[in-house]
Amino acid sequence: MKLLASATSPYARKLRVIAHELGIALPVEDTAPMTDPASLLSANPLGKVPALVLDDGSAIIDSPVIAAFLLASVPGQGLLPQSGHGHWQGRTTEALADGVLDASIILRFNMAQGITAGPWVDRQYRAIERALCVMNGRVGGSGFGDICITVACDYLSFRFPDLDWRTHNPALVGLTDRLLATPAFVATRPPA
Ligand SMILES: N[C@@H](CCC(=O)N[C@@H](CS)C(=O)NCC(=O)O)C(=O)O
Repeated sequence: MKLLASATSPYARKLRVIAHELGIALPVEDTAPMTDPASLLSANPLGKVPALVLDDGSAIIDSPVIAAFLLASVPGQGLLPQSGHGHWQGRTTEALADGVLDASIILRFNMAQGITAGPWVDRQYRAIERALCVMNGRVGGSGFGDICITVACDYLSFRFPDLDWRTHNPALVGLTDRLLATPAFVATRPPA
Protein backbone atom coordinates (compact mmCIF):
# COMPACT_ATOMS: atom_id res chain seq x y z
CA MET A 1 0.00 0.00 0.00
CA LYS A 2 1.02 3.62 -0.37
CA LEU A 3 -0.11 6.94 0.98
CA LEU A 4 -0.66 9.77 -1.48
CA ALA A 5 0.36 12.85 0.48
CA SER A 6 2.31 16.07 0.44
CA ALA A 7 5.21 16.52 2.85
CA THR A 8 3.41 19.38 4.60
CA SER A 9 -0.05 17.83 4.99
CA PRO A 10 -0.81 17.64 8.72
CA TYR A 11 -3.56 15.07 8.13
CA ALA A 12 -0.96 12.85 6.46
CA ARG A 13 1.50 13.50 9.27
CA LYS A 14 -1.03 12.15 11.75
CA LEU A 15 -1.19 8.91 9.74
CA ARG A 16 2.55 8.69 9.25
CA VAL A 17 3.15 9.05 13.00
CA ILE A 18 0.49 6.43 13.78
CA ALA A 19 1.99 4.04 11.22
CA HIS A 20 5.43 4.60 12.72
CA GLU A 21 4.16 3.90 16.23
CA LEU A 22 2.32 0.78 15.06
CA GLY A 23 5.32 -0.52 13.12
CA ILE A 24 3.46 -0.35 9.80
CA ALA A 25 5.55 0.42 6.69
CA LEU A 26 3.73 3.28 4.96
CA PRO A 27 5.50 4.47 1.82
CA VAL A 28 4.49 7.97 0.78
CA GLU A 29 4.00 9.03 -2.83
CA ASP A 30 4.64 12.75 -2.92
CA THR A 31 1.39 14.25 -4.21
CA ALA A 32 0.53 17.93 -4.58
CA PRO A 33 -3.27 18.09 -4.33
CA MET A 34 -3.65 21.51 -5.92
CA THR A 35 -2.27 20.25 -9.24
CA ASP A 36 -4.99 17.57 -9.47
CA PRO A 37 -2.73 14.65 -10.48
CA ALA A 38 -4.62 11.78 -12.12
CA SER A 39 -3.32 9.31 -9.52
CA LEU A 40 -4.94 11.35 -6.74
CA LEU A 41 -8.22 12.00 -8.53
CA SER A 42 -8.64 8.31 -9.28
CA ALA A 43 -8.05 7.49 -5.59
CA ASN A 44 -10.03 10.44 -4.26
CA PRO A 45 -12.38 12.37 -6.54
CA LEU A 46 -12.44 15.12 -3.92
CA GLY A 47 -8.82 15.87 -4.85
CA LYS A 48 -7.59 15.87 -1.25
CA VAL A 49 -4.63 14.21 0.40
CA PRO A 50 -4.05 11.96 2.21
CA ALA A 51 -5.45 9.00 0.28
CA LEU A 52 -4.38 5.44 0.96
CA VAL A 53 -4.06 3.16 -2.07
CA LEU A 54 -4.12 -0.53 -1.20
CA ASP A 55 -2.23 -3.27 -3.04
CA ASP A 56 -5.39 -4.30 -4.91
CA GLY A 57 -5.74 -0.75 -6.25
CA SER A 58 -8.69 0.21 -4.06
CA ALA A 59 -8.47 3.40 -2.03
CA ILE A 60 -9.36 4.55 1.46
CA ILE A 61 -9.85 8.29 1.88
CA ASP A 62 -10.20 10.82 4.69
CA SER A 63 -7.62 10.71 7.43
CA PRO A 64 -9.95 9.53 10.25
CA VAL A 65 -11.01 6.58 8.09
CA ILE A 66 -7.42 5.79 7.18
CA ALA A 67 -6.40 6.11 10.84
CA ALA A 68 -9.12 3.65 11.83
CA PHE A 69 -7.90 1.28 9.11
CA LEU A 70 -4.30 1.45 10.37
CA LEU A 71 -5.36 0.89 13.97
CA ALA A 72 -7.54 -2.07 12.96
CA SER A 73 -4.59 -3.61 11.08
CA VAL A 74 -2.72 -4.20 14.33
CA PRO A 75 -4.72 -6.36 16.74
CA GLY A 76 -3.87 -5.45 20.31
CA GLN A 77 -2.44 -2.04 19.41
CA GLY A 78 -2.01 0.16 22.44
CA LEU A 79 -2.74 3.59 20.99
CA LEU A 80 -6.54 3.59 21.27
CA PRO A 81 -8.98 1.30 23.10
CA GLN A 82 -10.84 -0.78 20.51
CA SER A 83 -14.27 0.01 21.94
CA GLY A 84 -16.08 1.72 24.76
CA HIS A 85 -15.85 5.19 26.22
CA GLY A 86 -12.09 5.53 25.73
CA HIS A 87 -12.41 4.66 22.05
CA TRP A 88 -15.08 7.26 21.31
CA GLN A 89 -13.35 9.91 23.38
CA GLY A 90 -10.11 9.27 21.48
CA ARG A 91 -11.99 9.61 18.20
CA THR A 92 -13.57 12.81 19.50
CA THR A 93 -10.14 14.21 20.34
CA GLU A 94 -9.13 13.38 16.76
CA ALA A 95 -12.17 15.28 15.47
CA LEU A 96 -11.24 18.30 17.57
CA ALA A 97 -7.64 18.27 16.35
CA ASP A 98 -8.72 17.74 12.73
CA GLY A 99 -11.20 20.60 13.18
CA VAL A 100 -8.32 22.88 14.18
CA LEU A 101 -6.59 21.81 10.96
CA ASP A 102 -9.75 22.38 8.90
CA ALA A 103 -10.12 25.91 10.30
CA SER A 104 -6.41 26.57 9.66
CA ILE A 105 -6.74 25.44 6.04
CA ILE A 106 -9.75 27.72 5.55
CA LEU A 107 -7.68 30.61 6.92
CA ARG A 108 -4.82 29.77 4.56
CA PHE A 109 -7.07 29.58 1.50
CA ASN A 110 -8.57 32.94 2.48
CA MET A 111 -5.10 34.44 2.98
CA ALA A 112 -4.06 33.20 -0.46
CA GLN A 113 -6.92 35.31 -1.83
CA GLY A 114 -5.92 38.32 0.26
CA ILE A 115 -8.72 37.83 2.82
CA THR A 116 -7.24 38.24 6.29
CA ALA A 117 -10.14 39.76 8.24
CA GLY A 118 -13.92 39.58 8.50
CA PRO A 119 -16.54 37.52 10.31
CA TRP A 120 -15.72 34.22 8.55
CA VAL A 121 -12.02 34.64 9.38
CA ASP A 122 -12.81 35.59 13.01
CA ARG A 123 -15.04 32.52 13.30
CA GLN A 124 -12.13 30.23 12.36
CA TYR A 125 -9.81 31.83 14.94
CA ARG A 126 -12.47 31.54 17.64
CA ALA A 127 -13.04 27.86 16.81
CA ILE A 128 -9.30 27.21 17.00
CA GLU A 129 -9.02 29.00 20.37
CA ARG A 130 -11.93 27.09 21.89
CA ALA A 131 -10.72 23.73 20.56
CA LEU A 132 -7.21 24.36 21.91
CA CYS A 133 -8.64 25.03 25.36
CA VAL A 134 -10.68 21.82 25.27
CA MET A 135 -7.76 19.78 23.92
CA ASN A 136 -5.63 21.15 26.76
CA GLY A 137 -8.00 19.32 29.12
CA ARG A 138 -7.90 16.10 27.09
CA VAL A 139 -4.13 15.55 27.10
CA GLY A 140 -3.25 12.04 28.25
CA GLY A 141 -6.61 10.54 27.27
CA SER A 142 -5.00 8.13 24.80
CA GLY A 143 -1.80 7.80 22.79
CA PHE A 144 -3.86 8.25 19.65
CA GLY A 145 -5.52 11.44 20.89
CA ASP A 146 -2.17 12.82 22.02
CA ILE A 147 -0.72 12.26 18.53
CA CYS A 148 -3.68 14.05 16.92
CA ILE A 149 -3.35 16.99 19.33
CA THR A 150 0.39 17.28 18.78
CA VAL A 151 0.01 17.27 15.00
CA ALA A 152 -2.54 20.10 15.19
CA CYS A 153 -0.48 22.23 17.58
CA ASP A 154 2.69 21.80 15.55
CA TYR A 155 0.82 22.73 12.38
CA LEU A 156 -0.25 25.98 14.06
CA SER A 157 3.39 26.67 14.97
CA PHE A 158 4.41 25.89 11.37
CA ARG A 159 1.80 27.94 9.52
CA PHE A 160 0.70 30.52 12.11
CA PRO A 161 3.83 31.35 14.11
CA ASP A 162 2.18 34.47 15.55
CA LEU A 163 -0.74 32.54 16.98
CA ASP A 164 0.16 32.05 20.63
CA TRP A 165 -1.44 28.75 21.62
CA ARG A 166 1.12 28.09 24.36
CA THR A 167 0.48 30.77 26.99
CA HIS A 168 -2.96 29.56 28.12
CA ASN A 169 -2.54 25.85 27.42
CA PRO A 170 0.24 24.44 29.62
CA ALA A 171 -0.78 20.80 29.15
CA LEU A 172 -0.45 21.22 25.38
CA VAL A 173 3.02 22.66 25.88
CA GLY A 174 4.11 19.71 28.02
CA LEU A 175 2.64 17.18 25.59
CA THR A 176 4.04 18.69 22.43
CA ASP A 177 7.49 19.27 23.93
CA ARG A 178 7.59 15.57 24.75
CA LEU A 179 6.07 14.09 21.57
CA LEU A 180 7.80 16.34 19.05
CA ALA A 181 11.13 14.92 20.23
CA THR A 182 10.09 11.32 19.50
CA PRO A 183 11.45 9.59 16.37
CA ALA A 184 8.01 9.42 14.70
CA PHE A 185 7.50 13.17 14.93
CA VAL A 186 11.10 14.01 14.08
CA ALA A 187 10.89 11.82 10.96
CA THR A 188 7.70 13.53 9.78
CA ARG A 189 8.63 17.15 10.47
CA PRO A 190 7.40 19.35 7.61
CA PRO A 191 10.15 20.82 5.44
CA ALA A 192 11.01 24.43 6.33
N1 LIG B 1 -10.91 15.68 5.95
C1 LIG B 1 -9.73 15.46 5.15
C2 LIG B 1 -9.03 16.81 4.89
C3 LIG B 1 -7.87 16.65 3.94
C4 LIG B 1 -7.39 18.01 3.39
O1 LIG B 1 -8.08 19.04 3.50
N2 LIG B 1 -6.21 17.99 2.77
C5 LIG B 1 -5.67 19.17 2.14
C6 LIG B 1 -4.16 19.20 2.22
S1 LIG B 1 -3.57 19.29 3.86
C7 LIG B 1 -5.99 19.11 0.66
O2 LIG B 1 -5.77 18.10 0.04
N3 LIG B 1 -6.53 20.22 0.09
C8 LIG B 1 -6.82 20.30 -1.29
C9 LIG B 1 -8.23 20.77 -1.52
O3 LIG B 1 -8.95 21.07 -0.55
O4 LIG B 1 -8.64 20.85 -2.69
C10 LIG B 1 -8.82 14.47 5.86
O5 LIG B 1 -8.87 14.41 7.10
O6 LIG B 1 -8.09 13.71 5.20
